[in-house]
Amino acid sequence: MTTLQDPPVESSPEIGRERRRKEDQRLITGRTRWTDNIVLPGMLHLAMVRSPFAHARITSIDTTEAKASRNVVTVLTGADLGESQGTLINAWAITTDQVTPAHPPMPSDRVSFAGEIVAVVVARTAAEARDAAELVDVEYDELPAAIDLKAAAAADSTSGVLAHPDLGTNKSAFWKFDSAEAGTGGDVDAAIEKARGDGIVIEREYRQQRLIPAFMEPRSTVVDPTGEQITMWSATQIPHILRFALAATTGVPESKIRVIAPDVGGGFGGKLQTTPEEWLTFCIANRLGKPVKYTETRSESLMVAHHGRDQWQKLTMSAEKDGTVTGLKVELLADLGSHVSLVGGGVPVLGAFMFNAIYKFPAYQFNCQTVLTNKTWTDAYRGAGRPEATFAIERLMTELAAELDVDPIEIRRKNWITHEEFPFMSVAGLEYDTGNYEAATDKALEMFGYDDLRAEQQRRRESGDPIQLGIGVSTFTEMCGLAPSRVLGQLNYGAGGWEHAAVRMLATGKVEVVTGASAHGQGHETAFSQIVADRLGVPFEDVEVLHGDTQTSPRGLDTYGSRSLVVGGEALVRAADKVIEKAKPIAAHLLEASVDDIEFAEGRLSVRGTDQGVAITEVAAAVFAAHDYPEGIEPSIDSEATYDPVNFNYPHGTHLCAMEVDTETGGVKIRKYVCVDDIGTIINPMIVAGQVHGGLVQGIAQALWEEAVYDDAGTLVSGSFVDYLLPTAADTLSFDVDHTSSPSTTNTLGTKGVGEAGTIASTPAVVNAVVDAIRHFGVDDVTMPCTPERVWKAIHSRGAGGEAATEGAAAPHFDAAEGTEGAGA
Ligand code: MCN
Repeated sequence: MTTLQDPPVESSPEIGRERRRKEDQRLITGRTRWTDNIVLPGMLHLAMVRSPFAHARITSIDTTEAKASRNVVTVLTGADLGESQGTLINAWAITTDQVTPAHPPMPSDRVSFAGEIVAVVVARTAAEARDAAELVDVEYDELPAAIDLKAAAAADSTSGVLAHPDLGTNKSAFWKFDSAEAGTGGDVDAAIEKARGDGIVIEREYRQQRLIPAFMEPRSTVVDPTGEQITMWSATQIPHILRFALAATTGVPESKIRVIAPDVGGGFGGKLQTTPEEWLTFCIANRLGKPVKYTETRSESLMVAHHGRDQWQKLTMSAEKDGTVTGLKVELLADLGSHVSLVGGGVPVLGAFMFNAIYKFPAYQFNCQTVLTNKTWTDAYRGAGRPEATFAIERLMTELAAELDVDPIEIRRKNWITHEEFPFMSVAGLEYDTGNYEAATDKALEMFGYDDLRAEQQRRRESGDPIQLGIGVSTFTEMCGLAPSRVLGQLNYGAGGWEHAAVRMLATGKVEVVTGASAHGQGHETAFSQIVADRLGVPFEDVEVLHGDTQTSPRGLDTYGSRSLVVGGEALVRAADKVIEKAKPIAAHLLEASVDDIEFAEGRLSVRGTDQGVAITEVAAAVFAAHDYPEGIEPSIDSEATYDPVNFNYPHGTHLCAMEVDTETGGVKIRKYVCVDDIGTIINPMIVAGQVHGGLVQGIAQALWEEAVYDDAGTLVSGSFVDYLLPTAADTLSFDVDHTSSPSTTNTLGTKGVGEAGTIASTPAVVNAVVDAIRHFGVDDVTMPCTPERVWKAIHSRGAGGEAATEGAAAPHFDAAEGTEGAGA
């Protein structure tokens, strides 16, 4: 991959300015339109009847009583809708032989996870629909359910439980990367073999527990089939992809479908999905010819909106005795849940390129088996594959340091890419453009007071203090800015990774900006206004950013993978630059000068070497009037750009966590958290701070609190906020956040993405800190989330030098490597 060589712009009044978010006035005061606020004349409401069983045959559905209920219009089952409901798509078959179960929005014969829809009640109010849903009588013949990931991976048609018996397997796809085969590095098995003789081999197994994105606004959809087009409002991250998928699977042409994502209350990847609820609302509205709304309850949201993570990771790392890593082998089992959702199968593949992280490993191999189970399907959750990879490698580097009895920072210094070595071709085949791990780490260590905290840790250990101190390190990088379309093509992804933008100069001097990136909390209206105001030299207040409506922004690929700034922002820069170029001949004409003499700065087009000039807004007014403009030129300076990135984008940072662990109760308390992230040029420091804070809390929550738990029958037992421990502000602390900057060469502004950085980096920093606090009790792992019970058990079941007995260490063995045919107990 090549990189753009445009130098980063100098700092300017708008880039880097702490602008308050334009959108917050309406978001905070509630003077906006969430999907559930939309009320249309004659609108009907849906309630879903959902399976209580994880796996069962539907033997009968009696809708008589529900249909007779007050204000119920109809009750529909999968058999009633048949193929008219369309089908849900998987946009990323990671291998050509991927096993992909059929995915009707509402099956008619068999359910394959608890919460799957079996009937839909249509009523005049939402309350009446919900009440009538209780009256639908469904008879099931319960089937054995595949719930445990390792057991599901080991099952086949002769033994074990299959999530979809007709498929004869639970294995969906096996995906492998090998540096020796790819020509990017050496043979990992040889490196491990050698290290067993004269070096050191670290082998670990880690659990990435299942998480629930738990966005603030539950999902909601309104479909209005009346009029020229069918209009769908949806609380989604992906209005453009949604329109494409609806058109592709229902036969309604794209031009007849308008999808609007109004203000959306968070997504965190959880709204990067095409859902059964959207498909059914679309189908039923069209069938009845009336506007229809469906809004899920919080309980439904936790149960059926897609989940994230859920992997077993087996890792083997080889190193020389001086700590130089010689190879890394990764074997993953990834739980897809009941179906291969929109991009669910690809999530672990996104992680495949990141296990080597910031390090110069000479040999690397990644093996991943995706597995079907009878649970809610998994897909992207903030970081999508990269937090899992970062966790594994940052835990492993810490374990290597512990084995060699060296400081975890030193082991990283020994193995990381130094700043002189950029651009650097990683062993996973990515060209990292810029970075300076030394600078970020040095700054973080200073802010943290590393040496003082290590000294305190030593004192507490020596005095046998019941409160022990642990220090956790995480030096992360990630690949964001998804993504170069050609690379996506090589990975068999079903779409491209470009982004589109338009910049329109209005006659009044205002600027209308259209972006295909669809914000759901990231503050794009503000940051993108800053970029355009800066580029065109117009006031920030005069820029209006439009997004999230396929009518006003027909081209777009939406928001995920921290792509909006580095891909969508770059498209904006290019569109704005085209506006300037188009304005030049018109300005030359107005100024009676040669176009070669026109130069642009701070919103004015001037004749070089004179004080003659015209504002770009005046040129816009002139072309609007169109009374006087040059021959052969169209009377418009409006411009569009579609930008396809030539490379991913590689933010990085150093995160340090000081953790107090109460050895008598197992309780943990973060005392200090420092992070220094390098995200290149920062557009809006206040937005960036918000993104980092939010990201950190989500990553810390994985380490300490959150876990979606199923019982053996496949019922989600953590299906409410009483059981699923989502942190509040009171559970966190004030973070010490700072930045270093090595501007990216992958985009004109030198920016790097930030939306997922905090989440990716923080989880291993926190778990490393917990383990560090109690390592002297013989503990080398605590399974996430590190609850007081798990921490206490880890301390008390081991004792110094005792037998391994933490939950993580006691987990059964598995092998996802090619040729071993999945798990062995
Ligand atoms: N930004 C900046 N300077 C930089 C980098 C980013 O000022 N150097 C600004 C951007 O202009 C943008 C924001 O920070 O306003 C995030 O930018 P970016 O990193 O491009 O990420 P995206 O806008 O593509 O957002 C996606 C990312 C992801 S993948 C998840 S998940 C996530 C996240 O953003 N979900 C969120 N942040 C979230 N924030 C909120 N409030 N809600 C979610 O659901």
